[in-house]
Amino acid sequence: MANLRLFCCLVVAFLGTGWGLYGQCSCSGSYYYYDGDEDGYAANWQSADRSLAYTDHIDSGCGQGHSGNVIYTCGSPPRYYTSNSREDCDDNDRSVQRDETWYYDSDGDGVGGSQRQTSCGSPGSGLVTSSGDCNDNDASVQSERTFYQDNDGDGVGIRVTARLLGISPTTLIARKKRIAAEIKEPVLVKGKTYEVDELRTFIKKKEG
Ligand SMILES: [Ca+2]
Ligand SMILES: [Ca+2]
Ligand SMILES: [Ca+2]
Repeated sequence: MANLRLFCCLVVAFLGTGWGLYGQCSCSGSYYYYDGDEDGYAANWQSADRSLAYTDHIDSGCGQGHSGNVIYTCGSPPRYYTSNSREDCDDNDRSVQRDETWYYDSDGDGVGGSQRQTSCGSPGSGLVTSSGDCNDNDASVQSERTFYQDNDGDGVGIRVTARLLGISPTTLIARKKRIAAEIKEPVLVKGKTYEVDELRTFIKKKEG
C-alpha cells in the first residue's frame, strides 16, 4: 500500500509540472505580441518564428516561450504584451496605430485638397486628415455650392425668389413671362427726359 501511495504521488507531481505522458506538454496557450506603448497594437513581430516560442513553451514545461517579440503562454500575458497581432506603425506613440492618408491644406481652412501622402502620425504642419476642399486656395470655400441664374440682375435667383413668394420656380417663370409680354413699348418724345425703374421694365415721363 505504501508503494502504491508513493506511485500516485509521483504521478501527480509529474503531471503537476505541466508534462503528460510521452514528454508532451499537456497545456495549451496563446500567442501574445510585444506592445511597447500599450495601445493594443503589436510592435513588429513578423520576422519572429512563432513556432520557436511554442517550442520554448514546451521545453520550459509550459512556461512562457519567447521568440523575438512573441510570447506563447497558457497564463495571462505579461505587461507590454497584447493578443492583437495587427502591427503598430509607431510602437513608441500610443496615439497612433495605423498609417493614415494626409492631405495638403494650402489655404489652412482645415480641409485638404487632392494632394496627399501616407504617414504614421502627422507628417507636419500643412497636412490634415480631412479632404474634399474644392478650392484649396480660398479659405472661405470648402465645398461646391449651387448658383442660380439672375436674369433681372436683382441679386436674387429664380429659386430664392420663388421660395420667398411661396410658389414654384415654374410658376414664377410663367408669371415673369406673362408680365414681360404685357409690357408695351413706350412712346418716347424727342427732347423729353424719362426715368427708368430699377427693373428697367417701366419708363415714364419725368415730372416737370
Ligand atoms: Ca503598440
Ligand atoms: Ca502606437
Ligand atoms: Ca483647404
